[in-house]
This record gives sequence, C-alpha cells and structure tokens, in this order.
Amino acid sequence: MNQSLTLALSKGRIFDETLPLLEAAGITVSDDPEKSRKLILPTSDAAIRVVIVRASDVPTYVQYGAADFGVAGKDVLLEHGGEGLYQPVDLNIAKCRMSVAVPAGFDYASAVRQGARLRVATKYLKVAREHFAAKGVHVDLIKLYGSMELGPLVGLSDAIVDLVSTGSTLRANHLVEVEQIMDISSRLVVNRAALKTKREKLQPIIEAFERAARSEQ
Ligand code: PRT
Ligand code: MG
Repeated sequence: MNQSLTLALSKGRIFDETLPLLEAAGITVSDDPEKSRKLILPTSDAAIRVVIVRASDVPTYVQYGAADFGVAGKDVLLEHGGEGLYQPVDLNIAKCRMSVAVPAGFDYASAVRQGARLRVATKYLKVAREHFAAKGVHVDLIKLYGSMELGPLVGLSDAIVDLVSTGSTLRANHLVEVEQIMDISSRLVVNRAALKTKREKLQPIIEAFERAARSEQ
C-alpha cells in the first residue's frame, strides 16, 4: 500500500512553529520556504513531503486529499467549516485571539446598547456574524481579505473583527480592543480517508505531535 504522505503548511509562523513538532516526530525539513521558491519540499523521510500553500487554503488541500494532513488556525477552520477533516490535536501554536476593535474614542458600548447598526469589516464573516447575532447586535458585515485595521481609519467601517497577538498593530493604528471573541491556536487536520488508508504511517506522527504539543503547554 502507498504510505507516502503530503503535509500542507503555510509559510511564516505556522511553518516555523510546526518545525519543532516535526522534529519531535523525527522529521526534518531542510529548505526554508522564505528563501526557496519551491512549493514542494522534501523531508528527511523520503515518504513525506511538505507542500507550501496559503494559510486559508490548508483545509481545502486536506479536505480533497491533495494533502493527507496539514496545520491550520482555528480562525481558518471556522471559516472553512471543517468538512472532511479530522482534527485530532490542538497543537497550541500560532496563538492569538479574535477580537472586536474600534477607533480610540468610538463609544462602542453605547453604540451596541442603543441598537445602532454597526458596520464591521472583517475576513472572518462566519465568526463575526455569529458573535454579533448572539449579542443581538445588528451588523453590516464588509468582507476584506487583509489589512482590516485600515477599515475604520478611512471610514469603511465602525469596527473590525481581527486577530490580535501583541496588540501592537492595533496600537499603531489608534484602535482599541473592545471585545475578545475567542482564543485561537492551530490544529492538526487530517484527511478522513487518509486516516484509514494510511493509518500505519500517520498514527505515529499524530502521536508525536500530540506529545510535543502537550509538553509545550
Ligand atoms: O498572510 P496571508 O494573507 O498569506 O495569510 P494569513 O494571514 O492567513 O497567514 P499568516 O501566516 O499570517 O497566519 C496564519 C495563522 O497564524 C492565522 O490563521 C492565525 O491562526 C495565526 N496567527 C497567530 C495570526 C496571528 N497570530 C496574528 N497576529 N495571524 C495573523 N496575525 C495578524 C493579525 O491579523 C494582525 O494583522 O497579525 C496582526 C496582529 O498582530 P499583533 O501582534 O500586532 O497584535
Ligand atoms: Mg498574515
């Protein structure tokens, strides 16, 4: 049986923070995706390769079996919906939170209290829709693909829903965090069919990731 594996990762923090987990599973990747233009990277295990894709595309590659497994943020998984994906391990990496932010001086509490219609710019439509619906706040959601912080500065929106880690991006743009919606970390996602057909090869890696993630806490 073909037990070769393809792992989907995005470059940047997810690649960087997955490397130690791979090493804990005895797998090393020698190419640096920031320097190389290669999209398919070999590893020290001839039967395992890494494909470099956009962070928000990881669940799609794994869902369709183009990759057997991958690492994706909870933010990305919630927007994707998670169909066809088994999510066995919270890897506790690439941690941040999803929050509501507004320009300093904007009275968010009374805007919400008075039942005003809030314009919210975000990449995370599903999470934002559910969050405001649960609070009974009327919102007009404006979909953006990045640089959400700019929205309120140029009058596109009153508020944004975005990821925050150190808070320095918000501060640099005179925005304040007014609500934390949820904590975010990245998870291991595995194609459901591969889990059955390639179990022998996948299971020890999943277990090594699990142990490494636990010892990182
Ligand atoms: O960058 P690209 O458009 O290719 O895709 P991406 O932004 O989805 O990928 P990437 O690599 O930036 O993020 C991958 C995953 O890392 C996300 O899906 C999150 O789960 C997780 N993560 C952890 C973060 C952050 N921390 C984070 N701080 N993703 C993005 N940010 C951004 C945030 O959107 C904001 O613009 O960093 C800025 C805030 O950071 P602070 O430190 O200034 O608060
Ligand atoms: Mg980014």
